[in-house]
Amino acid sequence: MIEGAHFPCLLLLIAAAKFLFVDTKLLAKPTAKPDVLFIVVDDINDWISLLDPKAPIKTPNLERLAHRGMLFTRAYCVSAACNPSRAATLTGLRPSTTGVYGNKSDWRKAVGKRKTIMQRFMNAGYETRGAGKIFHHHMNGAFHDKASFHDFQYMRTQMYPPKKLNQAPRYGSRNTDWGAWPKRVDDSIDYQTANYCIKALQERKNYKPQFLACGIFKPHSPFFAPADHHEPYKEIPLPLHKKDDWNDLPKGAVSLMRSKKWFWQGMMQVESKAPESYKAFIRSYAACASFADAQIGRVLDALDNCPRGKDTVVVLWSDHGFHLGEKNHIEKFALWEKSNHIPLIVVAPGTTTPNTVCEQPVDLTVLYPTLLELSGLPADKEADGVSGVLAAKS
Ligand SMILES: [Ca+2]
Repeated sequence: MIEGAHFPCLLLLIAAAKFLFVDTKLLAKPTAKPDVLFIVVDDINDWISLLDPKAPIKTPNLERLAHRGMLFTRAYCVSAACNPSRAATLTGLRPSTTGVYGNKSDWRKAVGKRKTIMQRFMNAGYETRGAGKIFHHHMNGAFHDKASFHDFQYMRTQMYPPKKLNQAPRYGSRNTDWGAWPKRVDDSIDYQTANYCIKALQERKNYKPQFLACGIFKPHSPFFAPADHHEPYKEIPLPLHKKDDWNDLPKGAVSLMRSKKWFWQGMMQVESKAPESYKAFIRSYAACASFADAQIGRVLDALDNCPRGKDTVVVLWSDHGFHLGEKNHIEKFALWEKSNHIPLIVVAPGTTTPNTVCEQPVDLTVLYPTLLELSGLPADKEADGVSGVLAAKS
């Protein structure tokens, strides 16, 4: 467990992950040039039924996907922030190699001509398409990488209700809002992203292998999801919250984390003026996670109807986790378990065995080299992670 400010523990875990991604179930011969469906979810944590059957947030479609291949129950992000996590995973290089530690770093400038995972597939003759949030980018497309895609649909503009829904007009930006929104599901960013991916699968061309990247934005803030996704969570329990949870932190960790406490403090202010707000926030996060799961389900339905669906490698991961008040913290940006533990599923027809679970710790740097090998592409000696398939053979 990663608790407190135990940096060495996390570093040990990351180092260990390089060597522990060994599983005899990955020994089979990789399929030649399969299609790839690469799904990344933004900020979904481990309070989901995929990783804990007793967890209140239900993710039936993630479970449906996991049943087809291998679920990694102890997968961790490389960094608990969008930009460094995505840059590391998609380039195969850790922040310690690239210097990309924050959300404002221009990762492309930092890595120069380093080829992303999509570019590797592009060079191997794949059609690379994508939609939504793949690289960290704002609505203006900052840090998106045009060189990685033949075709890409940007996230649609975020829509907002006329006034903040959470009764906290003087607290925070429009993005620190939550509630049932929008009324029309097709006004949701992820509904449009899923539409693009469904169309890409329906239009599947047989003469060229396809790498399709599907970037689901929820449950990232603002915590808006259509009303029907809030319904199942009316009585959702609150996460574990201990008021004295920082008492055992070293002074340096308290100092580091104090600057990250703004969301929690703001939430307590909101709660003092509008009781039940915290519960509404938790309910909204759950609704957003369910909405993300539902959109992934729509894409999986399209995959099922795609001629090459059964021969497609499917990967699903989250860029990091999310605190919902545990450790007196809301958001990510921490080295605690909740910020780093993520869902990770790999379905590799002919290689993974359906309905299997890997309990060994892994981190996301394994994805770059593993995907290359699973698809029969040349290995990359510069990558910081190692291929799970290669490790299994050695
Ligand atoms: Ca994120």
